[in-house]
Amino acid sequence: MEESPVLVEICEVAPDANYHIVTLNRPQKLNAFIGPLVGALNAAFDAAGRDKTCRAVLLTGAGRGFCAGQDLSERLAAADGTPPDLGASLEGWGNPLIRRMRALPVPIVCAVNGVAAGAGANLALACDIVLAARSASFIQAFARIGLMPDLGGTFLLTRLAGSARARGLALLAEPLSAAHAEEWGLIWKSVEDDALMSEAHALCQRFCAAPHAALAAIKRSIDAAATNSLDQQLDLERDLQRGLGRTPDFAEGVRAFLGKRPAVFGPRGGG
Ligand code: LHQ
Repeated sequence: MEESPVLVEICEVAPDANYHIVTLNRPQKLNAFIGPLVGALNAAFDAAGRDKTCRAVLLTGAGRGFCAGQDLSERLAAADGTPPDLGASLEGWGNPLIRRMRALPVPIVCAVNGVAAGAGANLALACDIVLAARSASFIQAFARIGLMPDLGGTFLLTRLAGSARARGLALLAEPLSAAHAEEWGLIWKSVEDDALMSEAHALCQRFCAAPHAALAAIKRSIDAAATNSLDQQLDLERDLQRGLGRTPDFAEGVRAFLGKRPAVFGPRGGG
C-alpha cells in the first residue's frame, strides 16, 4: 500500500495539551505538491483547529528536502494540450491552505529541513516561527519556469524582507541560504542541522504550557498589522487586550509574578 503523503503524529505533553507534528512525506520528490498531499495538508490544519487540546503545529518535511513546490511532472502529465489552470489550483487548495494556516489560533512552527523551493518556500514563510537547518535553502524558483511567487509569497516576502530583497529574490530566483534568510529577517533562526528537530520540538512543548488566548491574539494582531493603519491597530489591540485582561491566564500570570513562581496556565478552551 502506498504511504500517506502527509504524516500526522500527535505529541501529548499533558492530558489537555498536545502538538501536532505534520510531515510532508514524498521524500523521493522533495515533498513536491500533488493533489493527495495538498488535500491531506489542508485536512491536517483543519484537524489541528478542531482539536481543542492542540497548542501548536510542527510542520516539516521527510528526507533531504522540505518541499519543492508544485510537482511539475503532475502538471505536465495532466496536460492534454490544454494548458493547466493554475488559478484554479490556487483557488481550490493553495489559497485556502494559507488562509487556514493564518487563521489557526495556535502557532505553527516550521522546521525547514532542506531545500524549500517555489510554493514550498512560501509554505514555510506562511508559518509563525520558521527554523531552518543550516544546510537548507529558500528558492523563489517560480521565474525559472515562467511563473511568479504564489501562496502569499509576494505579500510575505515584501513584508518580511522589504521590497528590494523581495524583488531580487523573486526576479533572480537564486537560492538563499538559511543563514542569509535569518539575517534578512525572513525566518526566526537557522540552526545546526542536527539541532533542528530538537529545537522545533522544544518550542512546541513550550507553546503547550503558554497562555493560549494571548498567543492567538498575538498571531492575529501581527497579521492584521500588515494592512491596518495605526489607528485601526490601536483599536484592535484595545479590543484584544480587553479580552485577555479577563482571562484566568492573565490572573494567574499576575499571581505567579507577584508570588515569584512560574505561572501555570490553563487549557486552550474554546479559542
Ligand atoms: C521534482 C520537483 C518538482 C517534480 C524536485 N516537481 N519533481 C503552481 C501551481 C499551483 C499551486 C502552487 O504553486 C505553484 C507554483 C510552484 O510551486 S511551481 C514549482 C516550483 N518549484 C520548482 O520549480 C522547483 C523545481 N525543483 C528544483 O529546482 C530542484 O529540484 C531543487 C532546487 C528544489 C532541488 O535540487 P536538487 O537538490 O538538485 O534535487 P533534484 O533536482 O535532483 O530533485 C530530486 C528529485 O525530486 C528529482 O527526481 P528524480 O526522479 O530525478 O530523482 C526531481 O525531479 C524531483 N523534483 N522538485 N517541483
